[in-house]
Amino acid sequence: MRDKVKDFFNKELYCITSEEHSKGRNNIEVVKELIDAGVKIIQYREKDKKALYKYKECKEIRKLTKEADVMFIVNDNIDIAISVGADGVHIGQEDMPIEKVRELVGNDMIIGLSTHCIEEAHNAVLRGADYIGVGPIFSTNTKKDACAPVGLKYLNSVSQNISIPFVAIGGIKKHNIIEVLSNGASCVAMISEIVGANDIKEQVKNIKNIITES
Ligand code: TZP
Ligand code: MG
Repeated sequence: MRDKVKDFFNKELYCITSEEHSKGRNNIEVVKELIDAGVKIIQYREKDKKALYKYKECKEIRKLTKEADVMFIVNDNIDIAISVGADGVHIGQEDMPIEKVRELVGNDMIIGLSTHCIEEAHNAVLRGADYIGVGPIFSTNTKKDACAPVGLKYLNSVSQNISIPFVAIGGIKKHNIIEVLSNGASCVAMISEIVGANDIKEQVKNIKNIITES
């Protein structure tokens, strides 16, 4: 999968789990709906669960995503990503240094790194990230410790200056996704707009159509 990041991130929707925003559905139910809806990239992100429950969920999600040829990325937990055989791990600026993460995960696993300014973005490229997260583009209540929004102009400058795949994230909704796409994003990540939708399948279908037609 590591060699396929560029292909997967081309005009694609990157879906991230969050049970607290999932309207009473559990992560497994949500993931099944996402896969049925044709989502190709899923990140498991749960901030408040104990490792045992995260591990169990990731193990199940790995099975489901493998069968469907969906890219599976685990947020934060390098240990869980390795033990369930995820395709990748997503880390932040204050996690372990990316070089050390690479030593742990080996050469086949994807490493994604969140970035919030052009220095971090260039640095991520130099240090071997396979893709970067760019955001938050807009303000969001989903991430409690989110930085100030980076905005569309910044997104545009990333698209012109960064050579590796990137995913735009933060406050992206159906009503503003066109602006995100027209400012250089090819891959768009969403949490609340997808997992919090009444009809996840319908929502994914509509959003994927907007991305494909952009
Ligand atoms: N990283 C930057 S913003 C964000 C994360 C995980 C939250 C995105 O959630 P939403 O609901 O799509 O704004
Ligand atoms: Mg993190």
